[in-house]
Amino acid sequence: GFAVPETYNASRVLFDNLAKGRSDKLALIGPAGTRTYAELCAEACRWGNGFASLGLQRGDRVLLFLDDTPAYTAAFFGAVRAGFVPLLINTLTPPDLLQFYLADSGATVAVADAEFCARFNTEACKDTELRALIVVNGDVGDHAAPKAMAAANWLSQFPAELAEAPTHRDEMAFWMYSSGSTGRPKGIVHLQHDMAYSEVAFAQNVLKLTPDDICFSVPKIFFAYGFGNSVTFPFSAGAATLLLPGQPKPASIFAAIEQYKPTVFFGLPTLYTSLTRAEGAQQTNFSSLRMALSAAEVLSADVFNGWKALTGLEIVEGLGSTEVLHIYLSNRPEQKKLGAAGLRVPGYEVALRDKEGRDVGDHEEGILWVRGDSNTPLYWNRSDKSAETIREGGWIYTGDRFVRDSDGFHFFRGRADDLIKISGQWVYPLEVELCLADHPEIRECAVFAAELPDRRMTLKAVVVMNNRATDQNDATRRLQDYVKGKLLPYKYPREVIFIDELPKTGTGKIDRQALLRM
Ligand code: 3SK
Repeated sequence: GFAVPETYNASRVLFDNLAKGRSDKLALIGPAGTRTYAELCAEACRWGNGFASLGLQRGDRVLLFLDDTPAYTAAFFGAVRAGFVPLLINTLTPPDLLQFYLADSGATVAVADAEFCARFNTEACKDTELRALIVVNGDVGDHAAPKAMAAANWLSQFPAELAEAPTHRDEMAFWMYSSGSTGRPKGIVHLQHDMAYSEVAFAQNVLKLTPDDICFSVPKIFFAYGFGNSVTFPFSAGAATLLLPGQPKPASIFAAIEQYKPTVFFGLPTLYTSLTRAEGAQQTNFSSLRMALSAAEVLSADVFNGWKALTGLEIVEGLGSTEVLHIYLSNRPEQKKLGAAGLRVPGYEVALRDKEGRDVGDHEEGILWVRGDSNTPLYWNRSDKSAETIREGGWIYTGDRFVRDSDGFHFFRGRADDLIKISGQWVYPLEVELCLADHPEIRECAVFAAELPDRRMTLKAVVVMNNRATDQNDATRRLQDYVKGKLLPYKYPREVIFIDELPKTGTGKIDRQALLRM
């Protein structure tokens, strides 16, 4: 059930395993080291005591700038257990943005992998309250923090026991920042009970993990999707997590699958595409996997079929958001439709509404709203943005357009505000993109609106062909005719740009901001 006691600390997601007799069971495996549940809890307690020794008070922020290694989970749960609030930060963050995160959050302590020390330079640290940088997985390198210490020595002086802070279930537990493709990122605040809620809702209904499972999420822990996959869900079930640090390359992913034999695999469409086509894919033994999941972007039939041909597994697609913490629409292993984000996940209410806020019927397009008890209550310091997204009654306005069929499956139709007028006619770029993606010659593509020098709008496609086109004019015409034939005659890309690979963001999504610069 969803009931969480009034006094509740989110570190119980990890620590409850001790009372359940799992002390000697492996919680973490992978090239960065293994930890039993007892070892990880002891390490987390040292972290919590260490943070307290730096003078942190309940609710104070600790910025985590970490790759996926055991130190991440230990520092995270140590901070939460002691009543401090970790921020999960993308390790691709450059110093100017890091300065914004430090200043916006008021974080006084940061934890970073040795390889990221230099990111804490003068630009990052100026006009912030940062007092100490703790460095894991190596020695302290160049930095501009007031003081820094290597965790290896520093932690050993602190006790390996720590009573949990008596936090309220609705007290702040941790934050993530929105990726901020437009405007500055927003601090998304999550509460002590949110992890438990998303676990009961999504993991118990869709993943159905047991202590024998080993989860492997290529999306990293600093991403809300990866956080649930690698931390909340496996620890709630007493399962193990495989952590793979470093830039995820197909060869290291294949090697990790063969060596550590994960049972549940989490990816994104772009990752599945590159794995399916990578050297070594056919030689890899995927037989340990019982399930493969995808989120964040629409999964095409090509990607689904390619992965199924390679591994025998049908990818289970879902959709979530950092604001909701994890997935609220999902297919099920036993109930799925290709191209659908899926069915409502129990525990979340989802509604499709028109612009006036009225519910629309099946097969009609509406904007998706979602409500559940893991929804963020606010964006930090941004009452303007909070009011736009977090509406009356706790509903979140997603700004995504969907259609629901009579079986309850939801199909993404684009953003609420991306309708554009081209040659005097209204077009949704996503409709054209989904159509073009089905063309047999296309590997991946993106379609977007761009402004012409005379301020008129045009529709551009950036495409990656399976085989490089020898005559691009001819290929352009073929692709345009294909789309015109499938959609209405004015719904086609006026310009087609051929490239070898689409630009991607740090989390593997198509980088649409970069496309606009093409
Ligand atoms: O993008 C998604 O679908 C997603 C899924 C789970 C958690 C967070 C996000 C953004």
